Amino acid sequence: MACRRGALIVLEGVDRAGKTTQCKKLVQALQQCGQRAEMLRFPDRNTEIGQLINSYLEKKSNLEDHTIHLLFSANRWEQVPLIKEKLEQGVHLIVDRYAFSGVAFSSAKPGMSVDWCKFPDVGLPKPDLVLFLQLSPTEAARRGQFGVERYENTDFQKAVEARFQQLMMDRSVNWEVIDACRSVEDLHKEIKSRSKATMDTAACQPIGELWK
Ligand code: NYM
Repeated sequence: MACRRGALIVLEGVDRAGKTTQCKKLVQALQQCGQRAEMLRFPDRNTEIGQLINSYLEKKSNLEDHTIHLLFSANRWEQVPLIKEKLEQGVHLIVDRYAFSGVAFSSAKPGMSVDWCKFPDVGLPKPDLVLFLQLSPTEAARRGQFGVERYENTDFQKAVEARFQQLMMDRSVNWEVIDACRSVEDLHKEIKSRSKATMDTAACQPIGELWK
């Protein structure tokens, strides 16, 4: 592979940590520096699978827990050819949620183990960096009420946060925890600087396989 592939950078974190805002700002900043960068987000609600997921999240349909988990995973796999193509073309991909949200949310449900939940995502393109935007429950609460989508309640979010902490103990993934309790601009500066360091090192490495 030519020594200039793009980096796969994922932002994860509890709800209201600012992932979407920060993904957009990072893509914009990279583009302004003349870099090729694009944003992806999961779930991608535009595909047929994404529409099934959307209807589940909006509580318009009910799906069995394993079934919806597999749909979230399939929604990532259907983007893999595009992800690989873009990275190989030298485009940096900034991703709003990935398999880690998949495992953290599903395994927070009764009877769903972390190991079982990881399996369908084993072998996905491995992120070069996963930035976990950490926000205390108190600060999260200050940022407004939950919406009406499925999973948007404090007890469930606490269980999700605990699963994220468990996933972060796996050193095969390049996690960096960032304190999200500060201004949008300060957070952006730190995310930009950590991402740039990763872009330099990722450029000459092959794309890895997640959890393999
Ligand atoms: N979610 C997201 C999952 O349960 N599994 C997944 O694999 C992913 C990617 O979907 N509450 C949950 C987390 C969120 C919800 O995400 C929708 P967003 O970023 O609000 O569109």
